[in-house]
Amino acid sequence: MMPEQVETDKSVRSDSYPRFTLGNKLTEEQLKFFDTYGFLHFKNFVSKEAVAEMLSESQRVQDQWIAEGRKMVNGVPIKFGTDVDGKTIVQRFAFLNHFSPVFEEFLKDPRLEALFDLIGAPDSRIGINEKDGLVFNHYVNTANSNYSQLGWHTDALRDIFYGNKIMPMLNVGLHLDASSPANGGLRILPGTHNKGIATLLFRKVYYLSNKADKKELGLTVDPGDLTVHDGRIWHRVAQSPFFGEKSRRRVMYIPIISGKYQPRDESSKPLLYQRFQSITDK
Ligand SMILES: O=C(O)CCC(=O)C(=O)O
Ligand SMILES: [Fe+2]
Repeated sequence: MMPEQVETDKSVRSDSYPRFTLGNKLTEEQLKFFDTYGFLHFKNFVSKEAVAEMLSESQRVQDQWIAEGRKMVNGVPIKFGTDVDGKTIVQRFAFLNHFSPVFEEFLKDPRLEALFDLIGAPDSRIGINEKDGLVFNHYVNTANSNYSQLGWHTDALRDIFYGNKIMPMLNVGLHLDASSPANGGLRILPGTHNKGIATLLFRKVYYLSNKADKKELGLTVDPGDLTVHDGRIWHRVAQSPFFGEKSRRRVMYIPIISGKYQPRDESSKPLLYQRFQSITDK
C-alpha cells in the first residue's frame, strides 16, 4: 500500500519541516509523517537541566575510561580525540547506559516505548545490551580531532555485518547541543527508507561519500530535542565549517530493534565494519 501523502515534499525541507511533541502514544499524523519521510523530530523531550546532568555524567565516564586506559566496550572500539584545550576526550562512547544510572534511567522513559509502533514488530525493544547500546557522539573540529563528520550511510546495513537479514530498526537521537545546517550536523534524505533494496545498498558509496545532496534535509535542533529515523534511511553528519568551540556537537543514539536477541558483552569482538570505519573517519 502506498503511504498516504502527509504534505508535499516542498514543505519538508531544512527550513520548514514539522516538529512534533512525543506523548505516551504516537498520533495518526506522526505515524503518517514517519511512513512517508522516515524520520520525526520531537521538541523538548528532556529539560535543559537533564541535558546538563547528562553532559556532566558523560565527562565523568570519559575521565574514568581515560584513567583506566579502556579501549573498547563490549567489543566496540571507543574513539578518542583532542578537545580545543588539548585534553584527550572520548568522541564516541558505546554502551554508555552501562556506566551511569542517569543514562540507564533515561532509557526507561515510557515515551520511548511509544516509538515501537513505528516498526510494529511484536518483539520491538530498546537495544540496552545489543548493537552498540547507548552511543554518545562528540564532534568537535580541532587540529587533532579525527571525528568531525560521518559519510553517507544507512544504519540497517550493519545487520548484514552481523550476518542477519535486515530487520526493522529505528535510531533514536537525543540532542545535547544546539545545531543547525549552518553548523554541520545531521543530514538525511527524506523518504529513502522505503524505496527497496537497491536504494538501501547503492544510493551512495557507504561511508566514503561526504558530498552534500540537493535533496538532503539538515535538522535544526535544540538541546533536549529527540529525533528518530528509520534504520534504512540514508543520512550523514556534515562537518561544521567552524573550528573549535562553535563546532561542538554532542548527540546520543539508542537503537530500537526487533528480531533475534543478540546481546554483546565484554567477550564480544569488533565487527569488520567497525575496523573499516576507523579508516574512513576524518
Ligand atoms: O551524529 C549523528 O547525528 C548521527 C550519527 C550516525 O549516523 C551514526 O552514528 O550512525
Ligand atoms: Fe547513522
